[in-house]
Amino acid sequence: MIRLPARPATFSFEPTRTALVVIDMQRDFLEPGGFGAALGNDVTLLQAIVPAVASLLALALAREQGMLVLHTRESHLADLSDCPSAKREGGAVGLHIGDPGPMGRILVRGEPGNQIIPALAPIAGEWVIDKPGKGMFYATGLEDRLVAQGIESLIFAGVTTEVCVQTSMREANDRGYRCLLIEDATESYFPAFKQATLEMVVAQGGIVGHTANLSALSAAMTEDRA
Ligand code: C5J
Repeated sequence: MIRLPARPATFSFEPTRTALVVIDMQRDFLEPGGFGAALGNDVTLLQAIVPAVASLLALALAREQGMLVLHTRESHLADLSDCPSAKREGGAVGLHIGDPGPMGRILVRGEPGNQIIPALAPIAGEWVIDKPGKGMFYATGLEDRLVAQGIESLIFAGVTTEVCVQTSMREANDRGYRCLLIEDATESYFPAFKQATLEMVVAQGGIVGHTANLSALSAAMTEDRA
């Protein structure tokens, strides 16, 4: 069992029953010329966490420690049959889901912009979950797979903190998973939204889960191996 200082209280997890979840570190959200940038967002904010997420993957590379790693991608089928009109109507004029964008059709499975950035590319054995919603459980079949694997705890990283990360964490919390969000491995285009989300997660005794810094997780996992 690994224990680390976290907010609002110590977080404990058994690595073989824990998955590292990296949410939507996709080219369309992080790269200049992608969907996020085209909507007027400053993608450098999101790029800043790439080294921290890479370290987390390397830690889970304490993959030697037997931790499952899963990556999600927000993506839709090419015929958009899994994209409700209410979702497609969002975005900006000429930049709706399925429209041609700077890196292929926006948020469509298989398009260049829909891929995970090369620096964090999944390796053999890691799961890649394509999700049509904000949350990773909605219409993905993920819950059955996690149950089959005996997973009890989830460590979260990725983007954006208040949208797909928070939604996935709340879905996980409702399903009984112990959740830890790594504060410096998640980011938003809106710093105030990130901060508010972190506070919401840990409020009321950890109503959604726990948060900690990468250094605290790293120290706890390294100590465990010493
Ligand atoms: C958004 C996401 N922000 N991955 N997607 O639309 O958070």
